[in-house]
Amino acid sequence: MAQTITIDPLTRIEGHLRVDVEVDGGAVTNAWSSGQMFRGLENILKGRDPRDAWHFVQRICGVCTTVHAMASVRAVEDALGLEIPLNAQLIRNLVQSVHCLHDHIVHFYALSALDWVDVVSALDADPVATQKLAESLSNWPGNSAKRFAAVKGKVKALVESGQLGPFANAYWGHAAMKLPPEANLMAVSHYLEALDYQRKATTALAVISGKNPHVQNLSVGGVTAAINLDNEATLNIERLNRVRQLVMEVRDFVNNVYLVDVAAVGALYAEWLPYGNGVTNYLAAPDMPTNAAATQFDLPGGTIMGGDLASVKGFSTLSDPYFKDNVEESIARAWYDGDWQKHPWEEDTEPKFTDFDAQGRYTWLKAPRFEGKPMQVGPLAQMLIGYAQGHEKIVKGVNGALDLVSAVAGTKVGPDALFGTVGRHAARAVRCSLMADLALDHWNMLVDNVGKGDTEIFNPPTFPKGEQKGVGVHEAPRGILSHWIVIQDGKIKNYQCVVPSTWNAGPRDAQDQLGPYEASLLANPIADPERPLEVLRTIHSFDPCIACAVHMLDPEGREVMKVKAL
Ligand code: NFE
Ligand code: MG
Repeated sequence: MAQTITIDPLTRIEGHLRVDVEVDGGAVTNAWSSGQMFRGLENILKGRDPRDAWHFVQRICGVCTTVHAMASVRAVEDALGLEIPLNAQLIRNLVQSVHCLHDHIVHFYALSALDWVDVVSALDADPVATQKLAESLSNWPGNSAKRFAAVKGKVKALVESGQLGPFANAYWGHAAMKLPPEANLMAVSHYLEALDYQRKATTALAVISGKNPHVQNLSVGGVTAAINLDNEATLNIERLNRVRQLVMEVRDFVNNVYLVDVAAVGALYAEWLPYGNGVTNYLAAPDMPTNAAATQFDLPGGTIMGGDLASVKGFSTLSDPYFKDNVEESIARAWYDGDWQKHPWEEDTEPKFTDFDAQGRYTWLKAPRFEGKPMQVGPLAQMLIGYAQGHEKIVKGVNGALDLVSAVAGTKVGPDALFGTVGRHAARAVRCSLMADLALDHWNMLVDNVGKGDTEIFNPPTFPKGEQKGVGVHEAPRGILSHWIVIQDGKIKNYQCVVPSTWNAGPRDAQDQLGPYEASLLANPIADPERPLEVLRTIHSFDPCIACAVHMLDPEGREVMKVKAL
């Protein structure tokens, strides 16, 4: 008999997400994704100076702060037709890449590894056998029997203390946990090391941008990081070298630990490869521009429709009409006043809460659509679009990861294995490795350009009378982010953010088309309805962020079962 499971709150994410699934015969038959926080920042911006917007919108989130700053200054620059200097592009790209290194590492280890890794089982592992396993996968110096024995001792002491800290309340011993004890111990050891490496990435970000979270070095027209390689008070060679050193250390960890762990988990959970595809229309932004005019990029953008790699279409600029003209949001199933589907420049944000109604309105998230269709966004979308376009570094990275998975699984795995829950993790790890390389490439481009005597960082904006419209596009860690601004006589008349997690976690629309989280849950197995680990696996693979509460609500569900999932 069908039953409904409500997971509220679904944790190890950013923000407040509720997921309801109908389960029948041990598999998910229907799903609803509900954002439980209202974001009011778009309304707060009205009437303000467009040059200030980026400070406000960074506060949308405590995780992806930089990305909103970036999208915001780009939206104003697009509205004004303002080009920024090459150094400013490259410094922004450095900010983007080191922020992403931090974000992807934290996501895999802190926010999702415990869906696959059973920490309690690590207590049964033999440290010497664990070293053998780890050495067969990579030559990371942290993979010694001595370290694994120490980690095992640490976990044992933690368990005996009864104070489990971050390891409390997960689904230990769940029937869907399949890794052998040695793989679990190796992963727990890397989980602890990841804490150090995410700190190195975020230190690099703070050195470039002045502060994290909430970077301080952007400006409409460029950056405020004055360049003088010999001056102690500016972005100088000592600071740049520190950033380079940190990125190289993080890159080692990503290539020898993160990528390898994801491939091993993917291979050892090969039975999961068919699950979690959901919406197979993909959308990504071009980013990491390599010239001042932002017409050439190191990260590819575009679309793939219906899972057909041959359908790939690119975006050639940050405000390509193929993107700009085809985005709308529907509020038919969301807690807003009206039932329209509109282009972001025409939208408003009028909250109207009416309780959770699976047949009616059930979320604070709008439903973004591209050419009327739901789209999946994120690292998987970008890696597939790059792969389909023959992007050299992405093809190499994807093929390398698939070879690793094939070697551990003992069977050849092709690119179609990427389309799902496990594939989203693999694509994120490949992208993380690419971002480490690109951070160093763009570091070199910056130092070369400054070496030629160019220290320009800023082109001042001027605001004409009348109305201007702009879009600021950025590829954030969770996917394509766009900010849409309407400026009237130098003041903000309208401002809308269409964020990655809105694309992925958004609800149905007036045509009843499911959003990507919802669609990806269909047919997922559920071994134990009271411990719906499999739902967490698929939802976490998107790296959810349901941010920016102005106020929070506590709706009454009509659920059969309510589970607090950690
Ligand atoms: Ni708040 Fe974000 C990212 C943006 S939302 S984490 O990445 O934009 O998906
Ligand atoms: Mg919005």
